[in-house]
Amino acid sequence: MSMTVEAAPGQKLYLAVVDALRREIETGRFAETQLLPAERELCTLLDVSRTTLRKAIADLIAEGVLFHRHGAGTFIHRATPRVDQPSSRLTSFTEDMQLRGLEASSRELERGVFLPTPEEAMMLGVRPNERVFRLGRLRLADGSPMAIEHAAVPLRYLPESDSVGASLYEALSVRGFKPARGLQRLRATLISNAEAELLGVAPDSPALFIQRIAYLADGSCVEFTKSWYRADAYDFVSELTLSPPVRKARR
Ligand code: 16G
Repeated sequence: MSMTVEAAPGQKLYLAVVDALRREIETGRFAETQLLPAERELCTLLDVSRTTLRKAIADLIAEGVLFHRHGAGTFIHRATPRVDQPSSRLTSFTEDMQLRGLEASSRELERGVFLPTPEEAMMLGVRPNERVFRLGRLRLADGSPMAIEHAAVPLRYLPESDSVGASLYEALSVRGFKPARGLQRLRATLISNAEAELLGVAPDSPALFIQRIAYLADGSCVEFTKSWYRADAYDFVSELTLSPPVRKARR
């Protein structure tokens, strides 16, 4: 087992060590134990001095790739899966994760039947006295927190609030109310303290704030959801096609 370290012209040797270690970590070299070999062993492997190795490790710790556990060694942070979401498809979180081979799970934050907030009433097009089912969840992918979601559904589509299991869309589709079309808008935001704690990120970390309104085929509104997705874990990908040229009207 050897790891070749070669500094590019003008590159500091320790930075070449940073690159080499990062490469090895990314290819899963230490994945089994998530632990870096002992310092002496690494120095031999890389053929560098202790000082150089320590500098490189300090850099990777600052970056969050590695961390020290006192008396136990230097460990590799289990990477948070980064997820690409094609933004043109109307899929559920459960489906999104399945497509990527990740296991979706949730921690429930709120569930119940309430009178709609003025915003919910407007977005869902329900009367102010028409109750809605509300579900707040921390959504996880392979055990890593990804997003916080607060969904509201008019009660006529989900009369029994305990009927929703792991997937909201699954529960709706069982009742024949699977969303057929959606409208979504997203913007960048910073995560507040309480939400940052749930998502396992530092307060004021960047997030994507997404609002989705989903409709049934007949045009009625079935869902209004607000979500905060971790910006470091979620990519939105849009497929862009060239629209057919607009013909000028003949005079
Ligand atoms: C997605 C939707 C959310 C929907 C949820 C249902 C976005 C931004 N949001 O997370 O509106 O309520 O899926 O997921 O994509 P579920 O069926 O797994 O509960």
